Amino acid sequence: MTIFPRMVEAALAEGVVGRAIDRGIIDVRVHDLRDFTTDRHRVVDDAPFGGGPGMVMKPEPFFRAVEHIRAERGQPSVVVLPTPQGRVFSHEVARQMSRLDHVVVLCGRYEGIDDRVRTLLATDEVSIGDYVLSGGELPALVILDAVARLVPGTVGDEQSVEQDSFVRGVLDCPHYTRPAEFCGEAVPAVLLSGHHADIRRWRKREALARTLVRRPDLLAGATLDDEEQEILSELVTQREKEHGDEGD
Ligand code: JEW
Repeated sequence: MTIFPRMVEAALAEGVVGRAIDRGIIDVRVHDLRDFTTDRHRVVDDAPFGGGPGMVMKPEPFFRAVEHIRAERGQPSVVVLPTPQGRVFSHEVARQMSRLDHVVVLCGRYEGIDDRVRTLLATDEVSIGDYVLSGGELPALVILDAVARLVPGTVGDEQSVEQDSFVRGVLDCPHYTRPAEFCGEAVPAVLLSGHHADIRRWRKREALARTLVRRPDLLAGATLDDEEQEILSELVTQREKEHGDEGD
């Protein structure tokens, strides 16, 4: 639920999520909070008690909208409130949500929402990261996108979802397509060689090398096959030689 339904609807029409909705794999309803006001001017905000700058979203439209959803579609599994104060969203949180039947997301604007929406209506407070956005719509779309991909049938190839970097704990390897040379940069020769075992090993090495440099924290929880273990040991040894006494 949002005061900007067109913003959310526009994003839902595109890409894999749009196709999943068209195919009936997931069902997404967008509710305009102004439809749940009772005054002539459809007001959704008011001045904060105690004074101070900006406006706060009134609680009643959220409560009336959730009541409408309960009556039409039954009790939701969770009521998510995007907020910078929530637990940080991750692939693991997305995986848990993808198993739920019915997820409601409450999108705030202005300086925030009357806190009784949080205490009485929300079951789950979620942050998509440590930066301040101007409302909950982009977080709602980020959550929806990440969760929808994990619903079987949304992404055509289930295996590709299992191969995604945050499932395996290893960043993706570089990808190339035609032309074989572009702006003086050649595609690595191994990818043109047709030697499938060499290509597989090169991709593993590139992925592990990137992970080691950029996100070594991921490797602690990664599941590596024997070949990957071996490549990683080589890379670590190589880096120790290059960096000498610069620490771990
Ligand atoms: C986010 C919802 C609703 C989530 C992440 N809150 C707040 C707030 C805002 C502006 C000034 C002060 C406080 C904007 N705002 C939101 C921000 C979610 C709302 C209003 C949000 N970052 N930002 N991860």
